[in-house]
Amino acid sequence: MTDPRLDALRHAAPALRLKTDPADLEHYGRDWTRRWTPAPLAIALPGDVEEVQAVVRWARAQGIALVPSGGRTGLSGGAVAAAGEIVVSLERMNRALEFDPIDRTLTVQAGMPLEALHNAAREHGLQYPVDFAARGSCTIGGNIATNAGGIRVIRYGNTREWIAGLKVVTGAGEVLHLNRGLIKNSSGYDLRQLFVGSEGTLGIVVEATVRLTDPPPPSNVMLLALPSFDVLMKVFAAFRERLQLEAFEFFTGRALHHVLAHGAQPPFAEMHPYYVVTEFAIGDEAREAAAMAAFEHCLEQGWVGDGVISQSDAQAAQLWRLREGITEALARHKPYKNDVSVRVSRMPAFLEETQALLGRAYPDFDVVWFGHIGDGNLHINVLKPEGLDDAVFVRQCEDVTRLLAQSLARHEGSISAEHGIGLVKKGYLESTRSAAEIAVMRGIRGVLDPDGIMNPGKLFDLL
Ligand code: 2HG
Ligand code: ZN
Repeated sequence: MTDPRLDALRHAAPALRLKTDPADLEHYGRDWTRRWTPAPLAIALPGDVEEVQAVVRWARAQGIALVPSGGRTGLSGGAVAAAGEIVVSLERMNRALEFDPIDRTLTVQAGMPLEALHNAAREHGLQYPVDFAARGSCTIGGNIATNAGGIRVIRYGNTREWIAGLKVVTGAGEVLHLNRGLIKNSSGYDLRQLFVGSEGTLGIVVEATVRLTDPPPPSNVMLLALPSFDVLMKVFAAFRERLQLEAFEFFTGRALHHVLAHGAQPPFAEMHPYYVVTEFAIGDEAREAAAMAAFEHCLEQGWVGDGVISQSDAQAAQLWRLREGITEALARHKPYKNDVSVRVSRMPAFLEETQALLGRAYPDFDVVWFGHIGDGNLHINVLKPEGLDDAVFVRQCEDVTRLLAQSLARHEGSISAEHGIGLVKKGYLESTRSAAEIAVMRGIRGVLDPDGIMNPGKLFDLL
C-alpha cells in the first residue's frame, strides 16, 4: 500500500520519478556523517524546475518536510533525512545549459557533480577553480548550499565568489532568478548570496551560473616536513611572501600514518611530526628561484627538516594524495569532526590554546589535525577508540566541542569554516552568531519558507 500523500504527489506531478525501496531510502537518506538512521518517506527525483516546484507546493499543502540532496558528501548532517521527509535529489538535473564566452560564465543544473563542472570549464579553455577531494561525488548545488571551500580558497576564495546567478525554488514554491550573471548589480538585497550557505533551509537551488577564469598557471607541488607546530605559521609567511600560492595545506604525522595505512607510499625515509603540502605557480626562472629561496630560508631557520618538490604531474598527484586521502583513510575509525576557523592573524594564538585544550581533554584519543591553514581553517578529527560505544564517544567529544566553541567565541572565529552547521553543529551556532543575528536568520527563513518545510532541524531550530 502506498502512502495516500504520495498518491497526491503522483497526481500533482505525473512524470515525477519517486523511489520508496528500503535500499533507496537508506542510500538517499544519509550523508557521510553516518550518525543518523535514515528514515525518509520517499525520494523524489525531479527532471526539471517545474517538477521541483510541484514537489514544494505539494509538500506545503501536506505539511511534509523536504531535504534537498546533492552528492551527500557533507560532514555536518545537512542532507540527512531521518524523520519521514521527502528527499529531493537533484541527480537527474545534472546538465550544462549554457556557456557564454563573453561573460565567461557557465550555467548548469544544480545536480552537476563538481568534477563534471571542472571538465566542462576545461572544454571551453577555462577553469572553475573551487576544488576539494569530494569533487567526483559532490554537486555544485550542495557546494552552494554549504558555501564549500576546499584546497584552493587561499588563491580563489570560496564557492560564494564564483556564483554569478542562481535559479531557486523557494520554500513558498516561487521560482526566483537571482542576479542573472551580472557583475554589477546595486539594486537592493543580494538574495543570491543569501542562498549560498543556506543549507537547504530557504529553498532548493535548481540552476547556477558560475563564473569561470583563466586556466591555472603551471605549478609545482612541494611537501615539507616540519619539526614542530609553532613554526607552521612562520613557514606559511616565508612561502607566501615569495610565491603566488595556489594552496597551503597542513597535516600531522598522525594523519600521514593513517593515509599510509590506507595504502599510500611514504614520502620520506623518516616520519616527521608535521607536514605541509603547498602548490605555487612556476613557469619562469624567477619563480623557481623564489621557491628554492623560500625552502632554503626555512631550512636555515630550522623550520623545515626535509622537503620534496614534484618533478612531474604524476608526482604532484602523489603528493596531493597524502593530504586529500586523509578523510577517506580516517572514515573507518568513525571520527568526530571539528571544522573551525579564525582569522589567519589569530591562528598562532588559537593553535597554541587549542593544542593545550585538546591535549588535556583527549589524553587517550587519537586526535588527527589537518586543514587549510592558509585560510585559518583547521580540521580536527577525533578517532573513536575501538570498543567504545558510539553514543558515549560522541557525548565526550561534544563536551570538548563546547570548550572549543568558547575558545572560538573568544577568538572571534567560526564553529564551521566550510562544512556547514547541519545537525552536527547546531548546538554551537551561538558561539559564532549572536542571538540577534540568529533572530534575523529566523525571520528570513520565515519569509522564504513560511510553512517550515525546508530542511527543518538543520542549521537552527524553528521556534
Ligand atoms: C578536507 O579538507 C575536507 O579534506 C574534509 O574538508 C575534512 O574530513 C574532514 O574533517
Ligand atoms: Zn577542508
